[in-house]
Amino acid sequence: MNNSSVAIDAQDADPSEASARQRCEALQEEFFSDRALVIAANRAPVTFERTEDGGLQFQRGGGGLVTALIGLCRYTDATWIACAQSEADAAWRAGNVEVVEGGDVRVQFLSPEPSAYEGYYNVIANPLLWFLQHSMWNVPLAPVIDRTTWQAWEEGYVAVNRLFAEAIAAQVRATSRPTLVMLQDYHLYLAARFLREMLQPRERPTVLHFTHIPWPGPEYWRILPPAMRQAILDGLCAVDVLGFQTSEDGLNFIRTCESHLPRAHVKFEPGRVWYRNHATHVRDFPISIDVEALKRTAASQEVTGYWFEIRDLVADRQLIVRIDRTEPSKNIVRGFQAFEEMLELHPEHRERVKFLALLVPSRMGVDEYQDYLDDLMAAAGHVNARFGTSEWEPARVLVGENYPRAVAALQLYDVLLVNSIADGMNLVAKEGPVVNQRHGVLVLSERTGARQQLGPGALVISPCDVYATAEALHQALVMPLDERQERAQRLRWLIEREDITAWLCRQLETVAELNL
Ligand code: GDG
Repeated sequence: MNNSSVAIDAQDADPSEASARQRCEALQEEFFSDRALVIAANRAPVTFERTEDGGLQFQRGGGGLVTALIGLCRYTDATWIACAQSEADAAWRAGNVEVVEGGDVRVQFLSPEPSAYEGYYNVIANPLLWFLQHSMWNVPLAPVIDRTTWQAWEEGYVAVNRLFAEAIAAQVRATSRPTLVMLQDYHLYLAARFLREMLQPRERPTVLHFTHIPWPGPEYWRILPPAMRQAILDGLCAVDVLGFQTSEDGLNFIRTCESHLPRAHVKFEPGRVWYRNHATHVRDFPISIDVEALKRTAASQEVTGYWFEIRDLVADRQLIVRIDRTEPSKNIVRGFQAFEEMLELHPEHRERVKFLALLVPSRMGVDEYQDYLDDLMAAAGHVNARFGTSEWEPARVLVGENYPRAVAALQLYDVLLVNSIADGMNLVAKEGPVVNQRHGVLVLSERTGARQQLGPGALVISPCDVYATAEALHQALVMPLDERQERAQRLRWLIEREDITAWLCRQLETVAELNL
């Protein structure tokens, strides 16, 4: 941390936020004074690589989730179980890693057979579940659930979930303290049931599962054959506290149980499913960002370098920014179509605005994603061919992994476009307002989880409505300064009062309040 950022943080600090943070730290300390922790996720918080002399060294993964969860290892014995992503990960197998000052976490890698991992990850989790939960299947044609899908389910998804459960069970048995198990996301829907079956009632840990992506209503789950969807619901109903990004996702889960899980008794208020003699409490814990870490990054020299680069690229024009993985659910093609429509409908913006899309390559091995990259490049090319001049390139697409450049762009936008067709939360929508320097306006899809909190400060659009998106872009570009200031301030306040620590603490509070 450099000195200037400390000064900024101290000046900006709201005393009520500081005390919320202190309360949260006290809660974590008390909660874990007599509990151990096991986190299970597809990916570990660190990745290993071979050094020149054949040893192993690790690098910490980025993102608020890793920061928040590994922060817990300061308070208790923590183990993080994940699938190995490389030969070096697999060689590490298990051992303690010092991930934060004064805290280490035991990182344990599972190494499923390559064919099992392929089925679990590349056939079932992505695409089958990801596409289903983001309403991305073109149902008249896909998915086609054939013998290979069933094989991937049985020998991949089911098998890898069982492997996770075995590793968690072994860890729970190895400690004499009660354990909290935190399962992450759609890769691990079945693990809690296996775990329950493997352990005696007195050995059982408290299990929390958090789903990072949307949970659609029961109608959509009919895409899956009954045996698959029932196994998923049966697995999740072995969890004690089930967390979703929004209250709507939680309600959809309860409705899905009501429709598709025979013998489940559901209660919408306060959110409970009673099934096989066990209560699953359903809550929403909207995920957020590590505000302080983001501000520190924004104040770094590297970001400043990119800040000047982008400012030179944009010159005195207004700037529309979007930052996404090259992921069809982010709705990038319609974003360019809306920009084109806006230039058509409101010619006064021609030559006076630039659309900068910073895109991180994602799942390039999957045909649909490769095709999507081609489609979005064509959509951007179309705008440029139609409206570009020798002096002005309307849209610029930069594809590559570059987080500091993304943060610099967030500082400089006049309009931030987030128009996903479905998105669990969307963290870019939360990062932008915290670091932006121009009272920029957020144009936000109503189908992002972020809408639940940020709706009041944003211009909310329906993601398929290219015309309304075009009008929202125009409205954002011409909005008077005082309204922009008010909206930007409101967004910042909404985000900073509930950062990633609040996400974590609300989960721990829920477990404590329920006496689990
Ligand atoms: C899933 C859910 C949910 C941007 N450029 C780079 C880079 N970024 C950062 C962003 C942001 C993150 O990546 C993307 O997070 P999102 O939330 O926008 O999207 P998903 O990746 O789809 O995340 C989502 C989230 O899980 C958490 O629960 O919000 O709905 O889909 O922080 O600033 N990161 C790196 N290089 C870049 O160039 N490493």
